[in-house]
Amino acid sequence: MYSITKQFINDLEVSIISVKRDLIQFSCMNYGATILDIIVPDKNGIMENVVMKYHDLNSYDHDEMYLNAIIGPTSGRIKDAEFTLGKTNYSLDKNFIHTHNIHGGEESFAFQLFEYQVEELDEETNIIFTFFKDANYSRYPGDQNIKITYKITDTALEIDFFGTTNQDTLLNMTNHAYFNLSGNMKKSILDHVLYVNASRYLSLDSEFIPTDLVSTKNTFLDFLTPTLIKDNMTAEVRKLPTKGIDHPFILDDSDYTVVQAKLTDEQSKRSLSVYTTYPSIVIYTHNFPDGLKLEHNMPQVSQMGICFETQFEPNGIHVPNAHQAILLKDQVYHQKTLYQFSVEE
Ligand code: FUC
Repeated sequence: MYSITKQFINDLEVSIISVKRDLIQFSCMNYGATILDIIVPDKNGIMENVVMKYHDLNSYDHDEMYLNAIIGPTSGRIKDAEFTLGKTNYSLDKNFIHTHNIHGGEESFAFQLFEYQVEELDEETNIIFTFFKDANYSRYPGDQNIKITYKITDTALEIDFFGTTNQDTLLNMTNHAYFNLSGNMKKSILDHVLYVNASRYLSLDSEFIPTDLVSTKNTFLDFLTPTLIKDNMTAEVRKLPTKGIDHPFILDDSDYTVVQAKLTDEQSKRSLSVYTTYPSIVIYTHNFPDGLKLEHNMPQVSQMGICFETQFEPNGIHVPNAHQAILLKDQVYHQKTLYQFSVEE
């Protein structure tokens, strides 16, 4: 079953699409193809939201936390907001500390109204979002035809990211959902257990720019053995410029059937397994709350959510041996990410 309602973000009319299946309630809107709710059962069958949600719809307007939105044309930071393709140099918006590009710049996909269609089948409901980025919009080259599909089954959300271009360009899309499995943000994610299939990550310079491929071994980013997040988030880690985890993890296997990250809340017994065709996941532990109220007027605290931003390595165009996220004219971009929910025994 699904329903569509119209609401406003300031003066902009948006559509809210709500899907109800046996074990999941999902809602999203066409502004930024942003997820609003993912309501799934805990060990006692209690249905609660496992993503952060703002109290007021207006808070999503050009939201600097990119709460649960689709990010593009590129995710993460690009050093000095510039890159070269062939013989052409491109300059992007310097929307991070007036120096670097972040999350696609001022006109990020996160801030666009998508067209949409809903398709309800026995086993799944598909919400198909499309957006046409013309060459004059944003400073990324080319017309880009973007399609994002949210497939909702009884226990999972699968996202398909598609794109084509009529000119060589950069494309590196992700979803920026902030998960918290305690249910309705009862506790921070510090008490969640995290596993990540990554023995390498990209180190960051003092301005959060990914620079070098290094080992996670003996660092606070080693989650090869499932670990309570708070055990790795020491006082020292909180003193880093990032104030927590905000790093690209390079996945050890490129295989869509492999669990690349797993998050578990011991109390509710909810668990989330992340699968992806992308080579990396930026894991961000909500280190910079923006002060806006969450649902039920709840104040934000740090580490209230955790993002699994599956993508090509951010800044890859400037990092040796990283994927560059170049999409050539007439090539087809297609990547998938599966967020699978379950209740642990
Ligand atoms: C993440 C981070 C950033 C940022 C943002 C909201 O992707 O890499 O540091 O604060 O999202």
